[in-house]
Amino acid sequence: MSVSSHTIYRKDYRPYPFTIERVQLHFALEPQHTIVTNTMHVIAKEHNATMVLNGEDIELQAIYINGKALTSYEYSDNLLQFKPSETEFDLKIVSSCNPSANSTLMGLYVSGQSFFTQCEAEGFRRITFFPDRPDVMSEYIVTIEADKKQYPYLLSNGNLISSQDLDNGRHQAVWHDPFLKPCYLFALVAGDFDIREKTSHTRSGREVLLQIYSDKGSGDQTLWALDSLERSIQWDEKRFNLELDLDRFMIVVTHDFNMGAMENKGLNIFNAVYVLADPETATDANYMGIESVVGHEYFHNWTGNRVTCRDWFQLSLKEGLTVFRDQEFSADMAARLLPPEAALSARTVKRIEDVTHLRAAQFPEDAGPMAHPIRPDSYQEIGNFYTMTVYEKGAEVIRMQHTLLGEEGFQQGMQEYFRRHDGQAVTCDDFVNAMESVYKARHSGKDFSVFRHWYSQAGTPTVNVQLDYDTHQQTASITLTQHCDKVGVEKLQADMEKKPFHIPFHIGMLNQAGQAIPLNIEGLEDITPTLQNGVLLDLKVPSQTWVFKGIKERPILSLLRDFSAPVSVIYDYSFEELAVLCAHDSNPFARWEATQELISREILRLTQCIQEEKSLALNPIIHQVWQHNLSDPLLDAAYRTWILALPSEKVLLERLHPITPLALNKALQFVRQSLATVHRDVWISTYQHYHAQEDYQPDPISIGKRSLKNLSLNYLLSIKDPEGIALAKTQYQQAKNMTDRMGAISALLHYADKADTETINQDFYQRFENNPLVMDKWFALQATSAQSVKTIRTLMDNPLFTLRNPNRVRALLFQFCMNNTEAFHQNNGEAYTFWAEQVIALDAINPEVAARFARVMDNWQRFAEPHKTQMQKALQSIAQQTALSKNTTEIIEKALS
Ligand code: 0A1
Ligand code: ZN
Repeated sequence: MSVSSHTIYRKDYRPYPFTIERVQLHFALEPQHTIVTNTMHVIAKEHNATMVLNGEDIELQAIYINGKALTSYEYSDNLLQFKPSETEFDLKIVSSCNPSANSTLMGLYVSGQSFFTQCEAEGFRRITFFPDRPDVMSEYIVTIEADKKQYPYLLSNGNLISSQDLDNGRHQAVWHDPFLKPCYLFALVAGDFDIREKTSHTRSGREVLLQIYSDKGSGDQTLWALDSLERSIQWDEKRFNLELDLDRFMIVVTHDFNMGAMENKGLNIFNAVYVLADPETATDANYMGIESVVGHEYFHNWTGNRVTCRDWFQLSLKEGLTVFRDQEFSADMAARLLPPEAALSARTVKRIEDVTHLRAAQFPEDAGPMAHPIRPDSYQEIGNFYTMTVYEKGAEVIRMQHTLLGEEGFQQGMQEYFRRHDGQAVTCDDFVNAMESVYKARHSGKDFSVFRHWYSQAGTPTVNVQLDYDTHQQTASITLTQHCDKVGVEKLQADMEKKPFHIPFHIGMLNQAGQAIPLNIEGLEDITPTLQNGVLLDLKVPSQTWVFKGIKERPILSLLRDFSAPVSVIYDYSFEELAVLCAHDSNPFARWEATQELISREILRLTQCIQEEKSLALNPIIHQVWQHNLSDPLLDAAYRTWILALPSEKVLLERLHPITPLALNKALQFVRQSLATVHRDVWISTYQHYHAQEDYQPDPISIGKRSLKNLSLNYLLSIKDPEGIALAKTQYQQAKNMTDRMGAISALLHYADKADTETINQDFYQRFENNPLVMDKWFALQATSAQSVKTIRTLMDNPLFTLRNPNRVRALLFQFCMNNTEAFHQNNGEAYTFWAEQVIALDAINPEVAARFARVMDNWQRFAEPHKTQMQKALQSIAQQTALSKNTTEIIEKALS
């Protein structure tokens, strides 16, 4: 590997020795040669300090201090350094760049016919020379000058101050952002767009202009996003007491984007997939994704922009908190207008989705070579730390604080956080301090000192549960014992000893008939009552026992209700106990969890049987549970879908030691087919009951019906049931919305014979050839149903495929390598070689995306042979490359260490 690894440590943080009060930027936009003139008003905070500015992939033209050319500076290794002789001065730097050649999609780049910027985390240095770090906050005045015909819209952050025509068909616009901001929140857009807009009023009565800019011809697909934005604004006012501080809030759509979206102050830039939707082209999941990402970026306006991060080690300060806020927003939107029972069920479905996502993607990260605390202590490339841990586990850590404080206490903590830090760049500790101040006041001085370990230690703790029931005394003693192995870089620190975590552990008890047992907590320490006859045990030490009195029979334990902490639970359930929970637990999350645990144990047992070439048979208890839940009239469709679905393959893989992907895949297929065969008629009637030809509405009830119908179809097609296949074909042909169309084609492509699918597959392609977002779906369908690498290579030759578009790369390459176990893990190892080839090719174009793709092999050491050795070879072939990016180098180095 070419780049020598350079690690940055959190402990090395030093404040920047200068204040940059004001930044005046002038852009003369040309796709191949853009000139940027940057005039900064600088004040020295320290005597005699050296001014260090970052700059990458840009050409330095000239530097002036107070109008005089500066000649004594050093410029090497992307750093521009000099010692100013004055303590307050204007620093002007002229530089140029080539946006059309910028395939990294960081800094200023061209996508389609338009200009876009992406500055988080360290993209501003690709635009101009600047201290590219989040604790340098300035006021920005931006002048954009470009050809008027090609770029009629010129946008930047804040308010439009003026616009005017210039000579030679050019024009310019001047923008002013009155709020101090770090440079990672800077944005510029220039191009021609459709606009959808709306004026709205904030709670205090201020009028705000909400706008969505999207490519020409797509303006009729932005209604849902604009409505989602308005709902986000209203929700943040109501639930968090936070009001929009701008007169104008813009969202701009681009098709070339490394991530989901970006919260630039007043000018959010979005990946098209999180804005554009209409019933014919977007699925229910797309609609929900749009609502949540629009919410997420909007909520950043307070949690991220008004209060930002001191340094990038604090990324979870804004991301964990904002993910928690978007999760709550989505849950509140799903539960809105529903009666209490249905609302609880809708909120639970959202929780199940989030927890499944965490277990499928964050748990493996926390057990692999990239494991890091939600506040990392070191990194080589910050772009690699926009992780599931920082985002999703970060959100769980915020959620635990919410659980410990309650809604009212948590909101009090939020107000205190803003009171202390509005307008500042702060740390995760500052946030916890604000929350802790409320906790102490409410819990007689108890503090968050143990809780803070969630920020400093990586790994998923396990909680071992032991129940001792005393028939005589009628007591149930519950002992919780926590443990967490050292993971990732922790392993290299010999003197590091893991400290206990503060784990809020929500439990309930059921009797053998499935009724809730009321829990008497008199005299018990570290315990709080919760809903549904449950209690919250506050585990802060390695092991603790709680003794419950008046328990008349041996209880069945309902554990970690609502996933009250990001841990794994170990408890020796009998199948019969799990079956009672599956049918009766009054906590709907725990009831779902029991179904998953029950069937997971069975799938893992069958995986073992496959390894040992033993015959397979499904435990009849599973059939009883599925039969009960298929017909329980009290369950709504969305929840029922989750309770009847099989566990995620990724979650199951985590439980195998070593990982045998093909055997697991076979076991899953066997279980799916058994459940399909035995309950075949009920699946058919369920399908018929929920299949409706109503007008499309993306509300939770309709979404639930479509998901249960499509689940039924999947079961039926897994056994190639002729009636099922006919239903799927008809559903495809008559589909009036993309959820129905995708549900049908996906089941057909994954399970039916080619003869049954070819026409439909072609029809889909021809119908949507001109819609890039739908073609991403088509590529993803091919990727996950392909039988071999050869098919993927052929698809790469399709004129619509390009390595330059991240969405297309994610659709074909990521999907194949991450979601097609059967073909990717074929015993010949061919797909691993293919993966390595593509990582290398992609790295030369877009290091951020390449490094993400490189993480496919993170957990290679845990695989069984022959996979393990083949994966290692593939990794080594990448490591041998001479011109690898810093991003990919870090991932490969860590994987091989
Ligand atoms: N802050 C954004 C995520 C984001 C990060 C990096 C990006 O470019 C490489 C783009 C977006 C969010 O949390 O939504
Ligand atoms: Zn975010």
